[in-house]
Amino acid sequence: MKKRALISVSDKTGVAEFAKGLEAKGFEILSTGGTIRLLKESGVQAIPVEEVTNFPEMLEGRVKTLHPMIHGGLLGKRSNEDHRAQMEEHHIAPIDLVAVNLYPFKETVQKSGVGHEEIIENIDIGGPSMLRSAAKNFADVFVVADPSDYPSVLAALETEVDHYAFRQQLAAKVFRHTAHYDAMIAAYFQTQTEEVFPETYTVTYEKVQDLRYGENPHQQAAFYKAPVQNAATLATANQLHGKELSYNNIQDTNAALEILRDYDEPAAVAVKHMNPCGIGIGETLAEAFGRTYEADPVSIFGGIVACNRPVDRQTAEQLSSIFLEIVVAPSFEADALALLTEKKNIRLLELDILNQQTDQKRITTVDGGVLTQDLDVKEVTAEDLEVVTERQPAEAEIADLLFAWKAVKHVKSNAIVLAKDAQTVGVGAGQMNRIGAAEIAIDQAGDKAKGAVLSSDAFFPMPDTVEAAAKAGVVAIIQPGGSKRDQDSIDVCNQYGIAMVTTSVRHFKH
Ligand code: 93A
Repeated sequence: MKKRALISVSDKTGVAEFAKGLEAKGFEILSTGGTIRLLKESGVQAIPVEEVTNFPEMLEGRVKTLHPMIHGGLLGKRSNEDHRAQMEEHHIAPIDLVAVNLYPFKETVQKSGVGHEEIIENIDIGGPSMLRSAAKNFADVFVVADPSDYPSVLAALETEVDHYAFRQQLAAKVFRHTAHYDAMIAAYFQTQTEEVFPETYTVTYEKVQDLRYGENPHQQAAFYKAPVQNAATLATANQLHGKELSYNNIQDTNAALEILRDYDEPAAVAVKHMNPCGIGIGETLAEAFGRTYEADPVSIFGGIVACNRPVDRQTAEQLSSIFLEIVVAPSFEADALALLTEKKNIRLLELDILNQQTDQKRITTVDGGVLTQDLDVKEVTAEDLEVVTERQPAEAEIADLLFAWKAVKHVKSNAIVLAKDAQTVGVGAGQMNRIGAAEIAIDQAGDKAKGAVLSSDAFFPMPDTVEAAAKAGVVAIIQPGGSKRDQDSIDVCNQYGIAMVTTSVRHFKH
């Protein structure tokens, strides 16, 4: 009996050559509407599926191949006598190879101005069904979902050996592919409903690239992106210059971008090991970056700088005077780019930072599962502040307090930030006790602590941090409040004439 191949593809790349190759190997070709037209034009003899099913294509093409004559031919086990007998009884001939690729669901969702109806019509039902039937029965059937596999399938058919392992590999690819396809559909439907954390959590990613290594050279790593990108994201940033990003580069750049989400005014941030070592804002980007640099001219060495305005020549001159791994910005003016690209080792990334998507979930893996939560986009304004001390903060102090509050949110807990005049002057990150973080921040600020404000990501369990701040010359403090011993800290503030405000919001970051 002649071998039979069923071909039904949306992406018609290479399909005519593939079908010719199969014909040459003695296959009979079965095919659907658009595909058969193309095959016939290319001189391939193909049989319409309607002749196999004895049923017309119907419901605007929604039902073409969903028929026992097709699925019986795909699913029947050749090694099983009962299956063979039943197939014979119903005149179902086996199908030995399936080449199917699916309606372009992702491309349709991504098209601008596309309506819900069109998206729904691009959910392929018959295609995945055939792929899944064939993949389940990989012991007997070759299943090809990816046109780039056509040559290796033809090559395998050249030889007489059984290609069980190869067919299983093709089947594995199919189940990954259909799972990914369904996950994209699930994600789209999820956007149409109110349910935020459904019973099962479906996500799917596509490989951007393998990375040279992970956090350390002995760890393998790769970068994956969400299939549909609706806004400016790190995964779609345009690299203008420099070597490939490393695993640590991607993590650090991500941290820098999350910080800049909070700033509308010209702002620059320098990040080291996912913590900001300097944040500055200003009238211009050059002024903002000047402050970022001055915040900690030591730690910025080898860091990542993110800017939320186009990099101009003046900023580029400052940037090029230090060793930086990456500069990421909405764009680079021509003369700035010319200057920065003189440096071989710097990586330059273009990304529309002011148009980042904020309503995203973040996922962290834990042993055997994942945790997911909203991004921490909670804002605190001057109206939200409650003054708890005898002294009211002055207007300039309030501006510094709000600036320091934004900054501390992005520092690993326990976190303390000292800030003055639109610039961080001391950052204490990731300590196991609050006073430890405070001592680091105060020590780093040195003389700049005098007249500075202090922010704390969580409340003070005891007054030690406030005492240390007072001794260093800090004039105002912002913290969530809510400790049983708040009054102890407030008493120390009153003793030293420090103004303290509470936010009732906590910003742990682990
Ligand atoms: O509309 S479907 O969900 N129902 C079907 O029965 C069916 N059979 C094949 N989609 C179906 N297909 C898909 O049609 C294939 O997955 C392929 O993407 C496409 C090929 O159609 P044509 O040959 O008419 O271009």
